[in-house]
Amino acid sequence: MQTYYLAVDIGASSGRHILGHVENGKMVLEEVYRFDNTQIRRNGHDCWNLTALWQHILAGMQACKKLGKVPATMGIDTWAVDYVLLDCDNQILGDAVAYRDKRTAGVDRAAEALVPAEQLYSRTGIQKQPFNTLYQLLAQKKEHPEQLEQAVHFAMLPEYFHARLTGILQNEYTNATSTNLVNARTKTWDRDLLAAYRLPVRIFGPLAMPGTRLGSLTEAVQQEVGFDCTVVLPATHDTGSAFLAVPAQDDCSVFLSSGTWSLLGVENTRPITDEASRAANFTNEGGAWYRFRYLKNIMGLWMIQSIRRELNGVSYVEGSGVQTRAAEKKWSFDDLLAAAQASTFSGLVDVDDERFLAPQSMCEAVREVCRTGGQPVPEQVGDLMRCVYRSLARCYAQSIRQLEQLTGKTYRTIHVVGGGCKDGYLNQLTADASGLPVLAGPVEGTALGNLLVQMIAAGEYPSLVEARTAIAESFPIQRFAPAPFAEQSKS
Ligand code: LRH
Repeated sequence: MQTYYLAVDIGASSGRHILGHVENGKMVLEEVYRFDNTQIRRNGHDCWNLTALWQHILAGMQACKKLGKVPATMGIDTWAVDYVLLDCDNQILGDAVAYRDKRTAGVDRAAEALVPAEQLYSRTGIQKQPFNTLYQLLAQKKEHPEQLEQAVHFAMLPEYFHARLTGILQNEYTNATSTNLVNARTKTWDRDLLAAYRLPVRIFGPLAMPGTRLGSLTEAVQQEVGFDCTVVLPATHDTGSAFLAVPAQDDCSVFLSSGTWSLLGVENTRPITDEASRAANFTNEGGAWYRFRYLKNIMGLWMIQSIRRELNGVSYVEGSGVQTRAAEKKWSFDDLLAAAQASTFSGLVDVDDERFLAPQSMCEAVREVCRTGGQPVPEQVGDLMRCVYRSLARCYAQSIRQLEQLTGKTYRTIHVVGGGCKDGYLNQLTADASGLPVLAGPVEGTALGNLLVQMIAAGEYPSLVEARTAIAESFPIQRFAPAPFAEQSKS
């Protein structure tokens, strides 16, 4: 009898249920269910539709049952930083506001009046992003102080779903670090910071590590899905799971988790929290087995996804949510790629520009950043796409040079995992811009990392080293060598 493990991996734009098992030492994956993750407008904010996500979580579990492949254990990971406040019955107080919502505008200044930025970074090691949970909590406190007063629990989104599955609310370490409220040295909530921000210490529970067995499904869930299994905590922050699945065999590799965001960095055993690191906006996210992901958030495929949505007539209008109009042509990713490859456009943008975070129109945002940066302005779709692609590759290359300066190491390869690793054009541009070979795969990095922790907890592999070796042997990895005369990006 085969033992199955289930990863529910939910990203900002889609989610998937992936079953995994081990056969002759190799990992085998099967996608059983996939769904879109869309936002809704509620009480003046962009919010996640947790009711829809919960229904999808159950539907994917039912699909496992239908296949006759009931998992022994399961775990959920999602994007980081978003959370809910819960009352004593685990009911949500307020809304699950999405991180690109504008509620955090300017909150950083109020936060810095309480704790200077240098002090915050030296304690938590977390990069400053306008959407850090810290700023979201302060925004919620300002708008709805009563919700913080009434709150009994703080739960990141996977913790909320795990609580619905098991009835047990348990905070988890990897995702907690993305709040910017966990001390990088003590590896638990920084009580001094919580006090300085006047956040209620009581709602932040003890932090469990990935691999912790949470418990079995509630009776009600068992009835819905037709089976019982044990929830085992993965690295519930998706990037934490994705980095675990990188099949690197040495410490000379840069990791790139490529999806809505491009997360580029390395694994360290100790946090780097000096001023140079803060100035470069590198982060030290907590990982499984207390490894630190030292990385940079780069705008990523969000730019390409947004351009495609827009060309296909889907736009976001503030105050009224998603609107669609009939588009003359439906653009697939392949169409966009072909248009980029046919273009000779030379302009470049800084993809880290905050104007790309949540623009009304990504096409216009790219044009505006070009215009204000003294670059030629891309009018045609192919020019826009070439501009974004080359700018992403340049940013990867520059970030690797920064990383080398900050860690004092030299990196020889780039391992790309996640959906974006299927983009051969971007892989080649990245190899050319950095002068380093790119090793692309596996595609399902995040789900694999989630499964890997469950498999180690179940004793299928003794440790991360063996599990990573199994990944290297189980999935195809494609190599992109830098072109001999390619022009490398200077830092
Ligand atoms: C990627 C990710 C990233 C966070 C962002 C909010 O999905 O989790 O690591 O910074 O979403």
